[in-house]
Amino acid sequence: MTALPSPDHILAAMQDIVGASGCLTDAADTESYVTDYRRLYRGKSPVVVLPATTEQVSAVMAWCYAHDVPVVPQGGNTSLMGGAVPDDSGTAVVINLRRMNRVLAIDTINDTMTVQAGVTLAGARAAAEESRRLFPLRIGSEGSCQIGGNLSTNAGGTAVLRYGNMRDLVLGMEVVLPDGRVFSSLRGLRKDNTGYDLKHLFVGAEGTLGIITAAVLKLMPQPRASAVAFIAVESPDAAVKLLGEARQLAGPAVTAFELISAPALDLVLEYLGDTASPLPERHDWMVLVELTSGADEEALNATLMQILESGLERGWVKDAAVAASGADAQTFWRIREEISDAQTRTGGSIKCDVSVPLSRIAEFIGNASARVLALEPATRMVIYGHMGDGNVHFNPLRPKDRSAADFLGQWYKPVSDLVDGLAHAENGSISAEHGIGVAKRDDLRQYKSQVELELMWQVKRALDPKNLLNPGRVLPGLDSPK
Ligand code: 2HG
Ligand code: ZN
Repeated sequence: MTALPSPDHILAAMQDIVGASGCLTDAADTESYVTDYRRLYRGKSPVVVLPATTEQVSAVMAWCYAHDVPVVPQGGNTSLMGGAVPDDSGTAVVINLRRMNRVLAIDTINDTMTVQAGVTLAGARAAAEESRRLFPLRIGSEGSCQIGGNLSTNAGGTAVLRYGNMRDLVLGMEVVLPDGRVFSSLRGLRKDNTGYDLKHLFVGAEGTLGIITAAVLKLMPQPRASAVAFIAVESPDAAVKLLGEARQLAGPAVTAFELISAPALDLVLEYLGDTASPLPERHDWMVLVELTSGADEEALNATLMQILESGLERGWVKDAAVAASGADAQTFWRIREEISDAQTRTGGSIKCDVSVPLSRIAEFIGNASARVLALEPATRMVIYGHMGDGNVHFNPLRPKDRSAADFLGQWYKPVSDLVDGLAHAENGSISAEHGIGVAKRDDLRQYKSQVELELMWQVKRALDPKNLLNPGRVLPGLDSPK
């Protein structure tokens, strides 16, 4: 076995390919690339490489492959699962795509946009808007997260109900393989049944199979009208019924349907400091509903009122605040979007990102909450998320009088196992939209079948036989299946 190249040797090779300015090594410069968004995972790397072209990514990969050097691909590094930072062995090169941030083409006849992987989500949305189109993916981290990372994690967010996950929004991709070869399907076709649809292998693979360098994304018509309401509901069950009614009355105009529990609202209002609840009284459960359409504003508002009236009549709705202006709508959304950061700042939340069939979600929330509260009654039940997709962020938060370390030390594992187990028992998923990374990797053994794990490993070995790309992420233990 030949010895691995020294850090100096790796650095020299990387500088040869991307130039000295594309290589970061100082601790102060690399800190934000080796530490994850929540500061739970901190790794080490001999060099953070910032390539400017696909050819450079390819050359970096070819060199690393030839020299058995592991590589961690990285976009905006906003992952919650620790999947985008290196481990602390200090052997892996980080490749961050942020310099590859050009919108390459917009075709308003084909309704597609071709972008490099390092374009931020906000950048992609703004470029679409300039062409009077919508790129509909919507997540809180849009200012930092990148299209390549959105694809690698099959990002979801608050408009999945209407537009689907990132997987549904991509038509073509360019990907550098572990050995440096480049796979490209940047063609923008809506129909192409010529065998395996290879691009989808890389969507949700979290950088374990290849490095996405560009993509062709779908563009949608811009909605002309939107109507937003912050609604107090009787219970999660009432929320599900209200969603059914909203779909009956508004069809595809139902764009977002987000659940918010009282402790989630309390927490975020405390964190924001300058924002009041849209509703005068405190309620146990609320939903944030957004309708959008190409019709006029008046018609859409009338539909929203019909939904609310129907909900009131049936006892599902207790109160509602309808956004009277764009500014109101923004405030409602700010309250929703900031819940995650409010938790990060408070510390001590047990993050479970689960999905179950919509028909089971109310019962799931009831059971899981009762089981957690039986363990520690003062736990703040921060439960919120994309109810319309059957996806809840079920994030029990430490009681006010317990420290984060203390609470997490005692409960992180038992509570996440409990919640994941209950979701699984409802035919659900233990990671609806946040992916696996390193945080959930070992849990897959329990929740995926042997056949699924074997297939995952077979695909991994076919594309990355040396296990150099984002090693130790997504796939549980190397000793596992054949
Ligand atoms: C959201 O919907 C994000 O706000 C983050 O998916 C959720 O922090 C979380 O648990
Ligand atoms: Zn979410």
